Amino acid sequence: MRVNRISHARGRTAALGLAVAALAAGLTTGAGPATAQPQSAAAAAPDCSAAFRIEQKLASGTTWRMCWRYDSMAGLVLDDITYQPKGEPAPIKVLNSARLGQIHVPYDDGRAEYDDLTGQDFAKDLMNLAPAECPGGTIKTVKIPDPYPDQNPNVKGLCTTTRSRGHAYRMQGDTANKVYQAQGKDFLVYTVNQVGWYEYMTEFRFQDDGTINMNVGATGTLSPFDYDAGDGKGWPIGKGAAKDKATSHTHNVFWRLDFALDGSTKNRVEQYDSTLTPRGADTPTVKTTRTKVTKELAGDAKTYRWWRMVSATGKNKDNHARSYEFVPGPTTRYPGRSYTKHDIYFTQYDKCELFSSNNPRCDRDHPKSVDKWVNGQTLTHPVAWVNVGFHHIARDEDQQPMPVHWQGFSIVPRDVTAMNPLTPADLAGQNGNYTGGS
Ligand SMILES: [Cu+2]
Repeated sequence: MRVNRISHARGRTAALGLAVAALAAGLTTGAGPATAQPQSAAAAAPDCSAAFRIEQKLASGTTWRMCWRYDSMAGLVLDDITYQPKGEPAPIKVLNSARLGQIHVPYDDGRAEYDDLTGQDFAKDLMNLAPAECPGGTIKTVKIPDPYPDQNPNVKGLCTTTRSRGHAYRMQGDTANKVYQAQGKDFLVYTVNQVGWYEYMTEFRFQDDGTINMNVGATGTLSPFDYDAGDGKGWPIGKGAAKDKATSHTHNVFWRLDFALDGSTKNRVEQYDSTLTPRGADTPTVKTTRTKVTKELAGDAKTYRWWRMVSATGKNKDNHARSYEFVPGPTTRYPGRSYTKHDIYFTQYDKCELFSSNNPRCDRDHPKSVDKWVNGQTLTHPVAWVNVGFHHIARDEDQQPMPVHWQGFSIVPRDVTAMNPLTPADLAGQNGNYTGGS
């Protein structure tokens, strides 16, 4: 008997009462660490007790360290994330906190719209993981802060493991049979949360080259209550042309990233745009310009545009400011709500601004969504909100079970180290124009 699904299915009136209770309880477990002071050269161990500490050294010599906790609405939160590739004497802090900011799900027929994190008990419905779904890793027990009355609050729900990702690099050496190559390794941290009939995988993937990927995978099963779509608003997945039209909908996933590069939250945001100058019959030229983003911004992605978060204090051994670049994944922007109209938001840190829509943790007068928080404040402690949308038009293959569909993005180191952090010793001298112009 699928008790969980039946008693906790979205749309039932009981869920609303529970959400309100969660709201009240959530107030005590809410905000992340609000450290504003730069930490001196990043302490070696993250600031949490052993049970909440995660440390993984990958075969290439890169170590990732962080603390985990479990929020009563956001679910998995990773705090105090540091990256230490081989050759770096101390961990380099990247983020104060990384977590989901919302999963907003509007249906194409306009009859339903959900905020899964703050309105649909996303965090409560953490799933126990079978050993086989955390291959080679460790499953930690998570205590749900605010469980249902009938729920065992201890869930074996957090997997940490490693996985190969194929080539990290390849380069032909001087002789025919000399090849410099390395196979990359990732460190993964993930949970599965059930919302209604869906199951969402929340995955953080830390590569040995300093890249962090954040992805949500939607799987589980299509809601059996949504097989009555009107023309143009669904897709038939039963036998015949018009039978069992599953209603199309969008999953707008937001992540909230509180950076603290080199231990300081006083990071700077920069936007880069490249423009093409046609030159008639000649080869076109491309010029790239930097715009300093000094005030809160609702940013729109487009060709030839990208953003990065720049360290206030840290430089690499080439004397270049450390930064992390935002690299978006495929996204379909949902134009139906003010807070989903932009791809990235940079807001000044506010401890009560935790969910990009239907944000419950501010006082009554505080606006409830991220677009409203972009109101001209100077960015001295920028928080990044990344919005990745997936328009889900069901297909026959979605049952049964529904194959995992991933959506997400990466943050990629830009000048965090002076060279490729995985450089083999033979090539360690090849920094800049190493041929000396000869
Ligand atoms: Cu879907």
